[in-house]
Amino acid sequence: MKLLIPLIIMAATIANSQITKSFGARINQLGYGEQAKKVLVYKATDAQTVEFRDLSTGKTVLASPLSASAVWEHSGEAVRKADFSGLKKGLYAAYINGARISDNIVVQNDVYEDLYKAALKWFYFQRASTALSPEFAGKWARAAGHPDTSIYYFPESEKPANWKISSPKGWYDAGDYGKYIVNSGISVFTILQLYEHFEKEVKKISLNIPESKSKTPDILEEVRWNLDWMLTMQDSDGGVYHKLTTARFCGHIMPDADTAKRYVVMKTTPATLDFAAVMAQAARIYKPFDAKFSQKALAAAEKAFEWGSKNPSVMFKQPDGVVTGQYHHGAETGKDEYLWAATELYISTKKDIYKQAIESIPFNHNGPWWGDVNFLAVYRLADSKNGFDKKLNKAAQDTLLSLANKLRDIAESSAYALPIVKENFVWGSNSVVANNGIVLLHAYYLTKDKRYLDGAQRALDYLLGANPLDISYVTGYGNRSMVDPHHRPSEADGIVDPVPGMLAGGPHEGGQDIKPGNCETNYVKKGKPALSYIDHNCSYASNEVAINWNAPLAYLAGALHFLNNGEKGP
Ligand code: G3I
Ligand code: 9MR
Repeated sequence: MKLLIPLIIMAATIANSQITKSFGARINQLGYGEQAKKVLVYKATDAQTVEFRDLSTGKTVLASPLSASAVWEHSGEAVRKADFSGLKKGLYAAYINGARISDNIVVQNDVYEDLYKAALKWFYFQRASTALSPEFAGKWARAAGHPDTSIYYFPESEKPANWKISSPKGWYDAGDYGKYIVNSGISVFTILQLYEHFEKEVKKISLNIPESKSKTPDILEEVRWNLDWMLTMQDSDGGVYHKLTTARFCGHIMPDADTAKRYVVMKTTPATLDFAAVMAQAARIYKPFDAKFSQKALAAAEKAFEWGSKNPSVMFKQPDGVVTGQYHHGAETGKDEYLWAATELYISTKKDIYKQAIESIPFNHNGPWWGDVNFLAVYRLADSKNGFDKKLNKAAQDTLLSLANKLRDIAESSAYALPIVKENFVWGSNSVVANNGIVLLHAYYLTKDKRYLDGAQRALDYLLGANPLDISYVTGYGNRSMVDPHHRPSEADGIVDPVPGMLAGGPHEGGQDIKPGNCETNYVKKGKPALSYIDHNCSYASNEVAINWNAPLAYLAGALHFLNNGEKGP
């Protein structure tokens, strides 16, 4: 019987991949681990019960009551919910009054294994300064772009004639070919956290990258490609350049076709302190594999912190003539980066200077994003294994649980049973949902209360189909998945299928890309942010892909995979 089930699931999954018609029920289109919270959401109907049939026998194995109808404020839909957490390993479908209402439902503990690995492998596809060979990139192999060995300063007038630096490697930020330190910070931290939290298992992962035969785990080899670039962005005084881009966004061309001059633009406090934080984190993690690199990273981190302490308020200002990404917002103070950097450096050095710095900055209660990394320090300080004093540890735990409880309660009570609040619907909203899931996982690690784990599950469910648009926002995963991202290589490579494992930015009402000659369709549904999305490459505001969006997806899917398969977490 054991052998039979995988064969049926495999067959059905293959069959499923041809299913594009929606049956109406909103579920995680990839499936669920056996112990996972499982919730089906369906348009309001007068039925009372949902029946779940085992597709291997055709028999109904669970009858679940439908909740009262409720409106989900973010889409305006009246929906009802049914819990089917009781289903164990197998392949099912849902029915109401004998009519099928769902895609195939896969229940199997390793259901997220391919997904999290693809979400990690995507970073290889984002590598600058190297060709991607068919051996590692398959049909998405491409020529090298952006050697980045002759990088100028913008404006050149501010530097001596012939000033330039070599700043190769690194990951392209998103759908563009820019490389940005601020966005690298939270992205690198998040991927390395998966390693830190599930080291025994993560060490074994093969991503099939050029470095796969080395003794260093593949995930660390991939992140090292970006860390090596980040180190080249530090000036001799310890300050770190904010970004490396062309002056203007190029057309929708392949990397090797983009040969315009590239520049570094100003040293800033947020970039320098984000750099300090990840270099201090990397120094600990890479020490067993490359002691020399570890020492270099720690020295660079301390020098960057010193620059940041002496220059606490140098904020990014886009120079005239540059229009690429800014990674700056009006409320930026540099204090969140200062707290995070001090926290990572204290863990790496135990020096009192960093402890004093930590104590000088209050926690906030916002989930982490590129513009506010305070919560990354809260994660560290809430972890009693990091050696912080009880008072600080307790204050951080209270801060973590205060946000987690809010998200948990909304996931339990809202019409869609999702840990999502109105202010989450911004540019990159899907990464906000993924990071909400990570906040909930940290609360689960701390308390072992499964309600937090259930909330994290619901965050992943949303990204994989349990949403009003009935779409999996991840390329190549789900029955109706995103296919047309704002991503230059995807648009210019002449290959229909996008690289699998890329997370779309997600719905929100900004609509910044709706303009003549760009997105001609007004996809914004006023007052319904969860419906304001278009799966089209014109939409950089809702359908781009980015390293700080894929990193929390990789963490969330990876952590749930490991927890589903017996790992305990940190
Ligand atoms: O923080 C405010 C919030 O208080 C407010 O309620 C909300 C709604 O108005 O806006 C929030 O600020 C938004 C900010 O993202 C944070 O979410 C800004 O409106 C919005 O314009 C800003 O968008 C950023 C976008 O660049 C444009 O600057 C995205 O976060 C950021 O991910 C994106 O990054 C780009 C890079 O610059 C270039 N590479 C591609 C990458 C992804 O699109
Ligand atoms: O491709 C760019 C994307 O990475 C950025 O997130 C976005 C906003 O800064 O800008 C995109 O570039 C567009 C530019 O802003 C306007 N002209 C069309 C460009 C390509 O869509």
